[in-house]
Amino acid sequence: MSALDTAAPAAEANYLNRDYRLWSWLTTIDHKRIAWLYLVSITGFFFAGGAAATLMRLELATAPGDWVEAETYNRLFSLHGIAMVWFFLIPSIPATLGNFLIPLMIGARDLAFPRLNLLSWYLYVIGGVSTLAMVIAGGVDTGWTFYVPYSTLFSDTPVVLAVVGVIVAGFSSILTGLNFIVTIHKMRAPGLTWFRLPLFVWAHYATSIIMVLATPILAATLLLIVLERVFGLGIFDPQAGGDPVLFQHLFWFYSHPAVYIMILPGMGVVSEIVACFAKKPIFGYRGMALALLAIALVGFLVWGHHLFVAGQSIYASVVFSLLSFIVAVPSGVKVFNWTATLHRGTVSFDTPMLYALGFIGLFTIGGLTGVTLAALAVDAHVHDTYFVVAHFHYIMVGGMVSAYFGGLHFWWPKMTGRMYPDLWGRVAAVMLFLGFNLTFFPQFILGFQGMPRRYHSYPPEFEALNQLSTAGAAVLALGYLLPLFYLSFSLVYGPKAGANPWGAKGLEWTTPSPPGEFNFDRVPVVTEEPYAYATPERKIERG
Ligand code: HEM
Ligand SMILES: [Cu+2]
Repeated sequence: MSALDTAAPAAEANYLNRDYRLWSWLTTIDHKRIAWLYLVSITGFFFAGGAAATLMRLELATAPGDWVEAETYNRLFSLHGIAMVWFFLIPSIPATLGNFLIPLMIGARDLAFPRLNLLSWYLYVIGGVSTLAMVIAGGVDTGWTFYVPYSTLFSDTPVVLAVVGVIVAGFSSILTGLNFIVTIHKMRAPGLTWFRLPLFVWAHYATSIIMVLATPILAATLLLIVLERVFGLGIFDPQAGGDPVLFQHLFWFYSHPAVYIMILPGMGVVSEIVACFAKKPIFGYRGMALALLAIALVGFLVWGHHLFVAGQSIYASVVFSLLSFIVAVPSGVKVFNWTATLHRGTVSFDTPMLYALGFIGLFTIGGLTGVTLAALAVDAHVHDTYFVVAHFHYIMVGGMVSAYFGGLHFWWPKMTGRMYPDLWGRVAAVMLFLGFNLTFFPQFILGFQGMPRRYHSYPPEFEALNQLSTAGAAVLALGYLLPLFYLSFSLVYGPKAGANPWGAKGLEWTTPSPPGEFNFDRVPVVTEEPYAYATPERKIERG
């Protein structure tokens, strides 16, 4: 790669080599080091959730429920969903890349509240470890949604302790959101106006609004489970005067906006990557920024699309259906504008770009099947089938996890000062793309044919497609292990990276790789518009 600094500069003090002791890491208030604390812990949860997924796919390789008991299977999908959603996906990009990059991108020395940032990490770890311990040792089998009555009347497992862990981790999310909002409002470098902010920062701003406004509802809802279980208050149990559908309303009032916590940061990452590897300004920048806000705000109004068959009034369902179609519009704007940015760009296909292109394609499939599900007549048929499982994996894994890996590969040289082997990077990206489609595309068909989710056995006519899916999961698992190896390897043996190996725009690339402890020697002054890439195609005569 031509942009590499081969002449190693004298080892300068940076945020990594400042102090190597474990204690200095556990008490750090440097946002860049806290990002690493998150990165390591999140990776742990990702592989815990992945192990459960692997076991589920092995059971589903054959039609009879012969390998694990039905009850064990329930625990496996609970473990998988709880680890992946609450402790991997929600913190993933914001807590790692967001933490590391927001101050660097806006020319600040740290987040507004560095100690609060460290507290957020401790809350996250305490919540995560205790919940996972309860799920594994106590056998919680409610699924990640903790629906009543599975979590109240019909469970004799330590549900209370498990949900308390999720509540604690929720506070981590609230504090991170607050920290980001205050930082973005108050700490931008001179000249860095709102409409000069990178879309990555806009995406985190929109995400933070959801984190701050929606997460308390989740905490309250889960607390109600605790009250019902411990004190026998009749909140959800009809025999005690409660209403089980109330739980679903409250849960999804948080959790639908939360699915945007699980995708908006990915959209931010992809915008940075697409602009950099097409070497063009983002098409329709302002529209892109406003679309992020629109998704975050309209996302609060669509939760009822999870209750179409739960006994909700048909009139309410019609309104929720319409609003769900509307929320797809700003998402469509984003896909269109990324594509328009690529058009006539000088596109190069380095590892991060492969992930970004994968994101755009897979997110589009996930999004369009979401619109399909928002149609009442379709949803009545495919609700709780594998169609839904495929839909949300296209968004969460094909979308957010691709973006997370793309972002990690894009900013890895900045975070570590090292390059990874690009060939291995591309091999892993392609394996993940192929493995992902092989795993999850057949599930759309299975769902359409009527295979319900959350069962450990199924009729033999579904076997062939399930075997394709299990084979894909094997490719996927290898694809996820690969980066673990070459990225760790690059930490020690990777060639040194220069300040800006991709020729990217943005303040973070003006700092050394890895950056010094205080980010900038002097406060930068911004005079450029965002994504001020030269646009070479304009110089070419059009024939
Ligand atoms: C990496 C390969 C993966 C495989 C093979 C896989 C497989 C599965 C399977 C078999 C189920 C259970 C379906 C059912 O019985 O209804 C499931 C559910 C689920 N998965 Fe994945 N998954 C993977 C990755 C992920 C990731 C990365 C996430 C999130 C970041 C995720 C989120 C979920 C959620 C939220 C559920 C629903 C859990 C529930 O029904 O309670 N999955 N997955
Ligand atoms: Cu939803």
